[in-house]
Amino acid sequence: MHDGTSSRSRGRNTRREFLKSAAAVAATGLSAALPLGCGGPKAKPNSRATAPTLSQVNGPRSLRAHAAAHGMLVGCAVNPDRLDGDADYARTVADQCSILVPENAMKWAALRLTAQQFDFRKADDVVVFALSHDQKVRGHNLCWHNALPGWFASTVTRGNAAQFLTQHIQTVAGRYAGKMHSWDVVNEAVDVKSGRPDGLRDSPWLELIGPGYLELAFRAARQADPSALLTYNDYGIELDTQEQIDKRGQVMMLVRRLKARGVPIDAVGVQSHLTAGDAPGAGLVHFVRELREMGLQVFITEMDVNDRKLPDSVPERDTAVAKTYRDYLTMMLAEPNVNTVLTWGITDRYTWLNGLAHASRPDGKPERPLPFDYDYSPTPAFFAERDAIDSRRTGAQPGGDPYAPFKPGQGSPRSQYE
Ligand code: 9MR
Repeated sequence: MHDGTSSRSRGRNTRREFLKSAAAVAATGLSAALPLGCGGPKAKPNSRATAPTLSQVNGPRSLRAHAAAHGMLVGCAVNPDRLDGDADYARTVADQCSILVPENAMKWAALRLTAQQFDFRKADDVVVFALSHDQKVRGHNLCWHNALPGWFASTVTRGNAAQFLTQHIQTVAGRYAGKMHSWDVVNEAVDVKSGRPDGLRDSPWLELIGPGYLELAFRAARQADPSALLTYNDYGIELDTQEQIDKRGQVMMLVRRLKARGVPIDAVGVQSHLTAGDAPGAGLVHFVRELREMGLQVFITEMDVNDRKLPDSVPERDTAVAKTYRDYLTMMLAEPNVNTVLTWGITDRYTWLNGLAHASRPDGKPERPLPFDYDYSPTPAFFAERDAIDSRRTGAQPGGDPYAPFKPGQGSPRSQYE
C-alpha cells in the first residue's frame, strides 16, 4: 500500500500531487462527468413496490439544497473505493451532500501502515472528491483507542507516546490545513464502565500519556490547522436511559474541564447511532443548550437507525426507521447551534451495520438504516430527514452563513451537571 519513501519526502511529493490533482479536478468539472442516470432500480425481494423517482430527490429537491436553504450542511461518511468504483454511489454522494467525512480513510490504521510512513492516497481521494463537488470535509479522527495499526502496541511507549500523537496530528491535520470544515480530534474518550471518577475510558492513550492526552491533542490540532472546528465526538449520549444520562454527564464534565483550561474546542459530535423506536428526549436538548451557552456547536456526526428489533416486513421497518429520523432530527434541528447532520453512509448497500456479527438482525436480513436503500432509491428516512431540515426555525436565513459566530446570551439553562 505504501510507496517506500520516507514520510518527509512522501509528504512533499504527495502534497504537490494532491494540490495539483484537486485543482485539475475542479477545473475539468468531475461532477459534470459523473453519470446522472441511476440505471434503474433492480427488483429485490425485499424492496418496496413503488420507489420514488430520482427527480423527486435531486437538484433543488436534494438534501443538500434543502439544507443550504436553511443555512445548514448535510452529508455522510464515505468510502473512497466506492467513490471510485461505484458510479451510482458517487452520483448519490455528489447529489445529496454538502459535507463528507471519510468513514475509515483518515484513521491511524488506514494512514500508518508502519511507524515511519504515511499513506495519504485514500484520504486525499476523499478530499479531492469533496473539493471538486463543492463539499466540505470533516476529518475523522486524530486520536481514538480503536483502529490503531498493528505496530502500535509494540512501538508506542510511555516514553514516546506524546511525541507520536503530536507528530501524527502535525502531519495529518497539517496536510489538510485550511481545507477542513472540522476535525474529530478525540473520539470516544469517555466510558463510564471504565469506573474512573473522571469518566475517561481505559484506553492506550490514557495508559501511555495520562488524562492530559486530550488537551495535548486539541492544542496540537489547533496549531496544525487553525481554521478547522475542533470536535470531541462520542456515542451513547442521545437517550434518557440511566446509562446514557451518566455518560452524557461525564462528556459534559470533560468539556467543562477542557474549557476551564483554555483548551481549544469548538464543537461536540453526537454520533447518533440509534435504534428504531428510540425516543431521545429532554436530556439531550438540555445538553445541546448548555454547550451553546459555552459557545460550542453540536454536530450530528454519524446518524443511522438500526431496525434489528423489528419484524421482517420492509414497510413496517421503513416506517419506524423514518419516524426515528423525523422525531430525532426535528428535535435537534430546532436548536440554533445544531447546523450540521451527517449519516454514517448514504446507502443501505454499504452500511457498517450489515457487517456486524454481534448485532445484526436475528433473521439475518440486511438492515435498512440509511436515506437510500440497497438500489439507491430514497427510503422514507430520506423524506423524514429532508422534512426535518425544512422544519428548522431558528432564525437562520436562507443562504445564510452556517459558520456565523455564535452569540451566547438568551435562555441560559442551569447546568444539570453541577
Ligand atoms: O463504520 C466503521 C467501520 O467500517 C470500521 O470497521 C470501524 C473501525 O474502524 O469503525 C466504524 O466507524 C465507527 C466510527 O469510526 C466511530 N464511531 C462508531 C462507528 C461505527 O462503529
